[in-house]
Amino acid sequence: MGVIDYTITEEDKQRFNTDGYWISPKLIDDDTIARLREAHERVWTRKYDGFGLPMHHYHPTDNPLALRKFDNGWWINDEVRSVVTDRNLGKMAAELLDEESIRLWHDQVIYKPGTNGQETSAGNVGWHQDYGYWRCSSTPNMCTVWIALQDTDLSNGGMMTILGSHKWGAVEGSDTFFEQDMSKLKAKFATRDWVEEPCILKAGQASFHHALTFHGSGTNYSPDPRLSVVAHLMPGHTYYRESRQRHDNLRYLSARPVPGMKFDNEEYFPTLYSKS
Ligand SMILES: O=C(O)CCC(=O)C(=O)O
Repeated sequence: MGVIDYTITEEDKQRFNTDGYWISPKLIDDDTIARLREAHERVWTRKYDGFGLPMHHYHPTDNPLALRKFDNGWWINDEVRSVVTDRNLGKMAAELLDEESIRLWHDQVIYKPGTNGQETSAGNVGWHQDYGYWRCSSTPNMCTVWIALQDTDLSNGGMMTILGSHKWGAVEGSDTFFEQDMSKLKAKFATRDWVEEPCILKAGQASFHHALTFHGSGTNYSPDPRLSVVAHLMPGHTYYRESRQRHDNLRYLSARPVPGMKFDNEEYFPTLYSKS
């Protein structure tokens, strides 16, 4: 079974618009969760479906407690592909963002090792805005769907969002995913009301956060890794907006991308959902 068909309510939308994020009901069943957990095991030992390669493989081998991640798991794993390109995921995003259609921007497969009580910041994800990395996109009206593959809360390094921070606009220097000193980042960004909200999820639930919502995560004190699959989604009309910042997605527009080109190459940016 794929992602459940859930219709976003007015209350869900209001929550997303006010808080900058929304917690979904359980979107995938236990079999799918088990298959995605198995997918995690395979990909970290470089067992791939097909002949492609993922992007931005980040797996520091000198520290077993370091965060691991890569982008575009859908290129090399069939289970990840079926979830991150699911129409129902796109439909929920379209309803939350008030958009006609939704495409995949890229995905992420994230593994945060469990420290079993050990103090370390090696698995931290620094406070950041996703749009801090996506300034070449014509719109910040994008969202991230973070799907938990186990029950997740602050004890196992769950994500936290900053309430209402999507209303702050695109903050300079917010591409700080890989910085691990949370206090230093807080001192940099907490120039307004800084309210940290934990995203508490049961396995199979997801948090949908706006691309401008500040978020980050701390230590996974549990003995087990925290596994997730993440879909970054954009409206179907998104095009390349000139910006100083480069993003690897520009490679999938053209060898010589020019501002105004739409991210509509179906092969790399598949349509998940279209109203019409
Ligand atoms: O996995 C985390 O703790 C954060 C992930 C993240 O920043 C994202 O999915 O946008």
